[in-house]
Amino acid sequence: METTMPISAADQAMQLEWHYGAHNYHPVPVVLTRGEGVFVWDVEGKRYFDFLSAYSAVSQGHCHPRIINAMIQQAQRLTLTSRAFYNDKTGLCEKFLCEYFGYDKALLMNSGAEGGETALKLTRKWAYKVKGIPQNQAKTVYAAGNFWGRTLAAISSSTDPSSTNDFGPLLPGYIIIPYNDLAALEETFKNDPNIAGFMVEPIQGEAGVVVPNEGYLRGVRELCTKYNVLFIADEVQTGIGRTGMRVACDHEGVKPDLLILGKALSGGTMPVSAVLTSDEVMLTIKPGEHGSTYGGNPLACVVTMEALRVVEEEKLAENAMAMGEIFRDRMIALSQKTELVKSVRGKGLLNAIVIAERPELGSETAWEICLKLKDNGLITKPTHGDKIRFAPPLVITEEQMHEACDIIEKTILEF
Ligand code: IF1
Repeated sequence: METTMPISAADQAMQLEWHYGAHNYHPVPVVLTRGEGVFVWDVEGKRYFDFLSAYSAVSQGHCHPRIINAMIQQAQRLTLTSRAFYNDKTGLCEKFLCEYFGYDKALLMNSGAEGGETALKLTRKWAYKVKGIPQNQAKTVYAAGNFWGRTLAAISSSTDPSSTNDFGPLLPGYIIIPYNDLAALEETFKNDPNIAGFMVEPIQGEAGVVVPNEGYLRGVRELCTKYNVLFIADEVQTGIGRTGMRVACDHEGVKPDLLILGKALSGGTMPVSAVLTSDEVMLTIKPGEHGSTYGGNPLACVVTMEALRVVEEEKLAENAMAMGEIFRDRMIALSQKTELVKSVRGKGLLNAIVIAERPELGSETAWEICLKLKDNGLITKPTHGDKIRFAPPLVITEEQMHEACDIIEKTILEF
């Protein structure tokens, strides 16, 4: 009788995904089964620092007790009514969001991509109903290197072939300009009266944590005001304390016309996104013209309010600012010890290091470093080849930050 080697629980989990799941990801080979605060554990019981935080969705730390308890209480009471009826939580959450971020109205959706889609539809409605752009002539402007999701509207603004190849035809009415380039933005606005909005990330996440020049966001604000174009800030990844402020636009004291939030809005428990804007923009959409089965459901609303209270009461933005300084100082010191670390960039706890590729490894260099980081007890993933993103939960303590930096330093110096 043939005896096959028993396969490990980890291999079993990975094989199940390989056999029954789409191959739309290339995950770091670790199988997680539990999370708490800044830590996650794999199926063999090994502990890791989570330095990706599900791409900034788990900012409040894994399974934050306050958020989980709020979720359990509401889940045992009422989870979903659809918006065909009112419920006693949606209005409270909309009020909370408007007062917390300083807007007239909120529109709640689910994924970040749906948040972007909602902002784009509101911008087009406003173009025709308020700005007076001729029907079907409204254009929106995006920055090269942007990422706002995987839907067809989102990839239509992408400059990354792996996001767009073989998914055409893409959405028309899009203009792409260089990121961090105010001259190009003004040139575009000046030459085309049919521009309705400019959607931009205050820091480009997927592009590899690209931080624009100081003053860029103020310039965007001024130009959008001057040319009557809506400033749409995609803060799905940079918002909610991640960069050391309530939202990243706060670093320059600018207020976008539309604010898109997602990810950490629910503390990493379930998909919740929101678009916040003025009455002038929001009321261009009439009943029956937009929505979603789960958008603004009572469970999502209760979780969102508790997730934001946690950010506020535990001063997570302030902690992100302070811990981010420690991280970047440690990485800059490391870059002086090895040419493998070419540069360090980021704000708050959204950071990345740029890796000098080893000739024999090429773009696999950052990947190989991430595999070694995993062996040493810290998990993250490269973005766009030679950048490694480091974005731990905002609850990380100074002691944990130094322990994690010790792991990064050891791994890179031994590489
Ligand atoms: C995946 C990237 C990050 C986002 C910004 C909107 C969305 C995202 C600034 C859409 C989502 C996620 C998608 C996720 C990986 C992650 C990601 F690598 F794909 F690009 F964070 F950088 N705006 N980003 O970053 O939100 O619809 O996903 O809820 O696996 O595709 P979503």
